[in-house]
Amino acid sequence: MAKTATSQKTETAAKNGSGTSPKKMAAKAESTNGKTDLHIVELAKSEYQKRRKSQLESIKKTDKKLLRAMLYQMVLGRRFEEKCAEVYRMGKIGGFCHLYIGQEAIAVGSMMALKPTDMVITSYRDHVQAMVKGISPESVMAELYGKEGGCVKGKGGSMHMFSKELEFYGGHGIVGGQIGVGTGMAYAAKYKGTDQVTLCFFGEAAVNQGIFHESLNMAQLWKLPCIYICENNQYGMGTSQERAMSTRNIAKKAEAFEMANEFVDGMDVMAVRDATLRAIERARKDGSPTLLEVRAYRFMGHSMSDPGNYRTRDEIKKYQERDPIVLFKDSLKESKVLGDKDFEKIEQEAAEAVEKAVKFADESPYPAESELMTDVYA
Ligand SMILES: Cc1ncc(C[n+]2csc(CCOP(=O)(O)OP(=O)(O)O)c2C)c(N)n1
Ligand SMILES: [Mg+2]
Repeated sequence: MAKTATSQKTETAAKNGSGTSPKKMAAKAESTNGKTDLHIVELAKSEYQKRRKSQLESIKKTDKKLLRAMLYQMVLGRRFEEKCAEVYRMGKIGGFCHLYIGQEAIAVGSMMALKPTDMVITSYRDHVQAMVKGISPESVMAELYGKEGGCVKGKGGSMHMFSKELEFYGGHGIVGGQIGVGTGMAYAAKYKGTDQVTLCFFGEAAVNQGIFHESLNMAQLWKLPCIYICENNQYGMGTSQERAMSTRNIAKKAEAFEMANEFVDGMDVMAVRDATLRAIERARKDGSPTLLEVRAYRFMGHSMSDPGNYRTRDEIKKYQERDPIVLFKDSLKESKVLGDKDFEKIEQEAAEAVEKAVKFADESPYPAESELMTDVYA
């Protein structure tokens, strides 16, 4: 029963200190009557400071190699997307292009807690998730260019990264569409008797749609091993959550289905990892699904064509003070896991990987005309 699941979760979270504070934070945030104001950033900051001890504990318990790999993936994601913006402006990438800058801790914290056989499905904001799942930066960049070397031969572009071999099922442009498909993937795993868990990512604007409610109802009723990760970056295009949703607390919506849920600080990669590990444990045990509301902020526009005049510079700057990469580096340094030299090396490795990706994409040919009607299922 969800009440049990939720209170169990709260107990676990209280023990390791990573779940209660964000929950309180959500409650407090809600009491501001849904305002996306700078007070919430301050609140998040002070809650994070209180939680820092537990974050350092969590780092202590985690393999050092994995921690380095997590930081590398976050840095790679950031540098890769900065390069995307640059080459987009040069006209090398066409069409839609939604960047993930500011949200890296969500993909890295959650996906690096999975087994390689676990499944992932997401929205159009998919470049970083694709790379964390193992699709090479070269084939993601070539896909963005619409080139033959792309992970779907240049036929999908930015919004449709995909790899069946790596259990990465897209890249979906229809807001919320992947929630139904992800639920079906979890159903398939249960039906086939595999131990696969599905991570299903979507934005907070998708939550207002029927498919979210229908899917969660089904998943809880049938005990489907699906972890629903709502990436609450607080805006759906130019519309803030406060203008579109009657409540700020999305995690709580799972209680309508008696589903386990947690509110998580999406700027804190270890908090995301710990919450996902708890959800994975539930899913592998008896198929129980979980809803995680992971609150973050996108530092860039909705897409490359967004003039961004619906929010203030001050608001963006405030959230940038909580940059998930900086927070993680600080903790790693304080824990003496990594130091400045390691950070430099990571930056260098990421820069090289990005350069290699751009070179590959530049040199990859466009798909041949004979490919026009292949792989078409409509
Ligand atoms: C069903 C549907 N309605 C509208 C759109 C147009 N649209 C594209 S992105 C977007 C906002 C979605 O915001 P959110 O779910 O919060 O994700 P984010 O872009 O913030 O990651 C909208 C309305 C769409 N693609 N699909
Ligand atoms: Mg959003």
